[in-house]
Amino acid sequence: MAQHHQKVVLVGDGAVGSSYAFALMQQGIAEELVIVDIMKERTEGDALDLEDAAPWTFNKNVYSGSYDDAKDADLVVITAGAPQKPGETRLDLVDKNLKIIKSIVSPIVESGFNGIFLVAANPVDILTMAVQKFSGFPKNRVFGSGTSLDTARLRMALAKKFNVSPEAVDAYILGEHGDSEFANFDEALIGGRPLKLWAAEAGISDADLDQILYDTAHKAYEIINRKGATFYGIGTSLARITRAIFRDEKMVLPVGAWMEGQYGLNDIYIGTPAVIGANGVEAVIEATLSEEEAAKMAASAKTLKEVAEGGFA
Ligand code: 6V0
Repeated sequence: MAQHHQKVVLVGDGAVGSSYAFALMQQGIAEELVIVDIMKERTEGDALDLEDAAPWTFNKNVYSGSYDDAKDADLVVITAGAPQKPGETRLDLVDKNLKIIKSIVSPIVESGFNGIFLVAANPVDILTMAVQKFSGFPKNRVFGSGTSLDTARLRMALAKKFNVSPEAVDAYILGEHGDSEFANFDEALIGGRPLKLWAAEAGISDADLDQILYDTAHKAYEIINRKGATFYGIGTSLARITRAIFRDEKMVLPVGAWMEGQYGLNDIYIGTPAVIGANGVEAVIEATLSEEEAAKMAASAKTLKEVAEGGFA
């Protein structure tokens, strides 16, 4: 992918999309940002508002556009869709959001777009699969935010518990971005030392770690119950992934990647560490899992397969 022209088309200018746009601007990641939404006026307003940040953040170009602007874009980020209402799971959103995805992907492909699709709309693992099917793009160039936000939440919770920086925590949430996700505590490291050793020394039990996982997996509900939506975390996760693509970082990040035998899984997008660079998902890293964790991965994949088969297969 060209390093000289880094153009993002953002589809969906709601809470998540506008937070992503703001994070991109703040971090000076994209050269050109086009915002598309059925609420056209909102995109115009947001572009004008974001433009005011440009002089201070070395950004050049942000504007309200249309799907045709994808023709020479490097990345299309999809955050359009109905969000979770209080009491709704992510999987409850599947029917509504599949229709929306189809109406977005077709005109983008027709524009001649030949870059990478990054999907955040929920249920993200299912909708990522839908984007790949509707577009026919290679699987490495269609991927989802997967468990990136969940992993950020886990790392933050562990950092607080063990009084270290979250950047020192090498732990992942794997599986569905949703209620069946789980953590790889058995292999997790803090500063190169097993997390389980840290836990034993600090008197932190497996039950305490399970509570951290539970709180991580349910944090979205805690936020939605209080303020109606979650957006800064996912917006920043998407910006982090975008940076890894545009700078060809080969960074290992948790994303929703296509399975080709990893974890014994096939034909599904699921949360896993992967190498992210200019070609999108350049390698899937199959995390080493204990027997118990492998069973959780299989169960999480089964949940997704059932929805995928019932939804649009
Ligand atoms: P929102 O604030 O309602 O924004 C959604 C936007 O999509 C609105 O501006 C709509 O106008 C727009 N939209 C709807 N239909 C279309 C269409 N056909 N074409 C173009 N635009 C359309 O929702 P919010 O921003 O809070 O959430 C967006 C999506 O992100 C939802 O599916 C959430 O569930 C999902 N999230 C995903 C997360 C993740 O970790 N992957 C985290 C949080 C939210």
